[in-house]
Amino acid sequence: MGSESETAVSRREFLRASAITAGVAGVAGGAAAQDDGGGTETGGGTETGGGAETGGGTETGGGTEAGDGGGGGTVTIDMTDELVFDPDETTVAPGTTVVWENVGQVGHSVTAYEDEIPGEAEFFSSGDLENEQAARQSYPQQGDVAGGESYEHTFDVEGEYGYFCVPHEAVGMVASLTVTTEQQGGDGGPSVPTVPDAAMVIALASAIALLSVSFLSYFFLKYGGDYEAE
Ligand SMILES: [Cu+2]
Repeated sequence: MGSESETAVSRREFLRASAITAGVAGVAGGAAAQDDGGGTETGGGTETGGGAETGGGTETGGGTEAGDGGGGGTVTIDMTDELVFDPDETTVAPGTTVVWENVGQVGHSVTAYEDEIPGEAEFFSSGDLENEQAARQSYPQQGDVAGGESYEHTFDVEGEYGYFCVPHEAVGMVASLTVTTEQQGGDGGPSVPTVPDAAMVIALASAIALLSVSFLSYFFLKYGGDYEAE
């Protein structure tokens, strides 16, 4: 007699536990979607709205703080006897003057790839030659940066620049320069910065909390059910 009503309650509680579990799955799904990067869709997890909504926080990640304050500074790149530009990838703010210093004994050149600079940017090369072909042909009479000397150029136009050393291009003495107002964040990755990570942590924490609750419910339910049945 009593046991029948207890069974009804148990069934109801079981349904509730299932609902909670489904909610957890929803949150976990939302977190997974965020992990993919594109994840604005939080799909099925409607019941657990609080956790899922954290996905909206992606916009705040765009922090472009003008740390270098519009350029005007100087950045130095070494040219070494190892026949490399060091570093061979550099990011600077517009208006920055880049100084290439020959820190070794072997002569080098700094020569832009004509078709690897922004359309509006002027060609640049040590020796100030007119174009890439002229720079190639007149080296080393013109354009050589001997040991201890340097060449500098100021970059105002944003974009990607590829350049090389005429005598050592064949052994890989090539490099690139990026001129941008944006602060260099990570490894040039497509900016999925700290905020989505925080959202992920929140979603996961919610999921874990809900999981704990549903497990507790389940154990109470099971234990209680058996006890009443006996
Ligand atoms: Cu060189």
